[in-house]
Amino acid sequence: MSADTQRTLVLIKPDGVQRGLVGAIISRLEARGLKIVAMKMLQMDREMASQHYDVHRQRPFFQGLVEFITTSPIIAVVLEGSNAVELVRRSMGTTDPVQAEPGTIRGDLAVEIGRNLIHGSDSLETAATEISLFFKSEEIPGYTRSVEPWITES
Ligand code: IDP
Ligand code: MG
Repeated sequence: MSADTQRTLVLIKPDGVQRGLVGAIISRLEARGLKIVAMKMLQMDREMASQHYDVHRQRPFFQGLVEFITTSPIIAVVLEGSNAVELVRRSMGTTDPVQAEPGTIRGDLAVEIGRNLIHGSDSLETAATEISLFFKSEEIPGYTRSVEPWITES
């Protein structure tokens, strides 16, 4: 395991599940070299959604965001890898798909900020909090991949 190995939380939001983009989105992150260490489908309730988006509680879009994320099931994934937090954020693209670079998930697959398909933790600290909201430690089984030396040097 390289020294800067990190874990981050990714959610495929209801729009991604409904549009049949779960495989396409996870595929991009998996192909980049990130390791899936946990994954499940779940239906978020308002309490969980409010907790997950607590930082945005005072923002005008908060109620709509909670409403949207709880309308239909989501996929929660924990990804691990060298600099996983930043790699996922950059592969996602900026929050507003209009500004997101082509080549990113939002830049290629989405058109509006309220339907931007994917969530990714924005820091190592947030990642730890978010992972523990979605997964119990026994839901994250450790395993090694023999391909690792072909993805990172050390
Ligand atoms: P992020 O998902 O890129 O980290 P945040 O600023 O953390 O973006 O916002 C969380 C989510 O809230 C966004 O992904 C988006 O779905 C929604 N959101 C953020 N800003 C707006 C807005 O101005 N209008 C509607 N929805 C927004
Ligand atoms: Mg965010």
